[in-house]
Amino acid sequence: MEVLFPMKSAAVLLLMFCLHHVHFSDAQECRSTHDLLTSLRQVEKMLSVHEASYQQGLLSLRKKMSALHNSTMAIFKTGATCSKPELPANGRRLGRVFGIGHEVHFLCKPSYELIGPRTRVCLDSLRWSGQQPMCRRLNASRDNNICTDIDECLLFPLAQPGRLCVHQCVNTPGSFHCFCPAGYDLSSDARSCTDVDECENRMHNCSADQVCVNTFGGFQCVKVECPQMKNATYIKTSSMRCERNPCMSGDKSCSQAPNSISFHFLSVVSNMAAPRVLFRVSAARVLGDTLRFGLAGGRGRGHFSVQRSGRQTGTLLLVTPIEGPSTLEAEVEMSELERNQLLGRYLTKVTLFVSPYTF
Ligand SMILES: [Ca+2]
Repeated sequence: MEVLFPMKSAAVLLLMFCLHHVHFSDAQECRSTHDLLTSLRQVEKMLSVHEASYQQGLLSLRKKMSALHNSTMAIFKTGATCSKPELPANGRRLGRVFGIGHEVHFLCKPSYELIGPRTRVCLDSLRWSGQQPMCRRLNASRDNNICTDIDECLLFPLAQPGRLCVHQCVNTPGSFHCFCPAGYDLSSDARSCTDVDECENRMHNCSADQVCVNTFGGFQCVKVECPQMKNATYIKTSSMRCERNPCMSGDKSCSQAPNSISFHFLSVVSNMAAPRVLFRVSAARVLGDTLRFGLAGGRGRGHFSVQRSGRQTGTLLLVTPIEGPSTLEAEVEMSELERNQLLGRYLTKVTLFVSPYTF
């Protein structure tokens, strides 16, 4: 608001200057009351002009301050965390990550009972859900010299929200430990499991003519082979693509065979929510007047659907969740036509490796 004072004082100075001018004019030239009133009106006019400009400046400054406030809040919200929740007296807190959506759990020492929520969640507003719990002494007559272990795994079972571990929880005296299945590492939060990328870390045993595909909880060695067809022959043009050799002139069955076959391998977790876009097929250039997309075949057809998502793009959708472990295939066909005459067919074979776990 300090910026506004110079404007205000400028207006006051202007008024003083005008009055000063009026006083001298009156003394020296004996102007009539009419002249004095005219001068005062001019001063008034000038003042109102300055007032309008002052209001305009104030409005613009408010807008700038509001924009600055919003951008500052946006910076704060990125990667923002809730403040460290208080530790209840005679109790303890489980959970070390205080980011939005994360949970902390509270336990009391033996012979104390928890009053308040057992679990609190860090909300988008960067406040913890619920009230701060406290531990109340149960019964003073109980024997206080014996420590009783609390089975945290039993208190927060795997199948329920607020579970302590993503996979397996093992109770230990005074604490607990999370375990992950083979092919996963325990994450830094000591609760979740992170897939080990065997392909990236060279922990696979795929041969030279195979391609290593990392999957959740493991890996797959795949070998791309071009199809053997009666009327058309194919040549491998890259590790994941086969192209048809030119057909003899007039050989209709050859020219109707796919011009190219591309292979793609995707890794997903079990029971992934559907519908979900899995893959997009696009034509780089179009020669004909029509492009058609469709599901040509593959195992597990009931799980997939092909939809058009643009003039030159088709989308492979997962329409129902798949329970792992499982391997499914879908073939997306793109055909190019000119006046209903087939110009070419392009096949994309998508293989889906579904992990046995939901992570
Ligand atoms: Ca893996």
